[in-house]
Amino acid sequence: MMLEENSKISSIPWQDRPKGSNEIMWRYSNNPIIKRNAIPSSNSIFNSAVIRFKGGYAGIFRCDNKSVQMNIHAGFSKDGIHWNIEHEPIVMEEGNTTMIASDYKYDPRIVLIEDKYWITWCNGYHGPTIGIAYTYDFEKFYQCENAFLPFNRNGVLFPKKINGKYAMLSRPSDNGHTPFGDIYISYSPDMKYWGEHRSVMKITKFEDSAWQCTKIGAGPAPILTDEGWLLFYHGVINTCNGFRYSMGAAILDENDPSIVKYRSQPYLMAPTEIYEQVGDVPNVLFPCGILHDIAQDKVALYYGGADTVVGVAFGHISEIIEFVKNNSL
Ligand code: BMA
Repeated sequence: MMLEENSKISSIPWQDRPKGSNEIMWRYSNNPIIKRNAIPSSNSIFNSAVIRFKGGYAGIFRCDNKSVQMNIHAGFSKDGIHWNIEHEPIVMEEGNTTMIASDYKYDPRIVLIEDKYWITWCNGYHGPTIGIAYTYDFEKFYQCENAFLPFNRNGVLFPKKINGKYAMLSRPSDNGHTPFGDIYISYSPDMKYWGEHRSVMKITKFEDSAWQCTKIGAGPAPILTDEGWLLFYHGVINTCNGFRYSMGAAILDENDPSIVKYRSQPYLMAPTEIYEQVGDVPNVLFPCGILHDIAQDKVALYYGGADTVVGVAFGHISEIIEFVKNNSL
């Protein structure tokens, strides 16, 4: 299926909102764009990150293999929709440390800061914590010190330094499926030593906004707008059939992102399509990647569906901001 006509002039993948739809964010008509068996070894490919690269796009994909070992693979695309994913996982070289042990890697995020593409992911080191690596070309990757002690997940870098320091959101957790979780921010002068940990956002009360009352975690890298940092995040409710993952958005202060200016009470997207409701883990819509164009007022958001496939959704940045401001907790 072709993208809509105006994607020819768009710097990111794009389809206009379907006629008659009143959704703030709408799905690509040919979702899921990456099926579970897109490479020979994969059991599932989901929660993955993308970025502009050399006139096209590069991505880091979470591919669980048929032994259900979790790992991250590089991939490339001309249009952001059709992807060639490397069949072998990324092999890390030593970055700012010789300690690059890793029992598993999953849920990657990517940002470009100055001259390097930085990857963060959930790294297995005596349980889950936040792994960091950089690359210049998506061929050689240099792994750095883990950002935090275990257990932690959803480590998401800001795309520029804040007050002269690297900044990262994360979600301290446990070694299991974690029935709790709030978002914190930490700073580093050098991508090695992290501190100045501050609380950003906590779960909601069930009666205020139930979809985000069990745990929350940052999604893709925040986007700087006139209102502040636009952060997409996942929120979880524990139902009688288990966790259900939806997505909301918040706007954080530009110079002190621990200050939440607005936060959506209703979700922006929830698992409502069959490929989000049915898969290895039902009812999961998990945002990890984003492409944006401020001048064209567009985002293309990449998310995992039911821990099995990758989907894309689109939206206008100005409409998302209005929605968050007008429906803020
Ligand atoms: C979390 C992570 C995610 C996954 C989610 C739902 O703990 O493992 O990768 O999408 O659970 O299973």
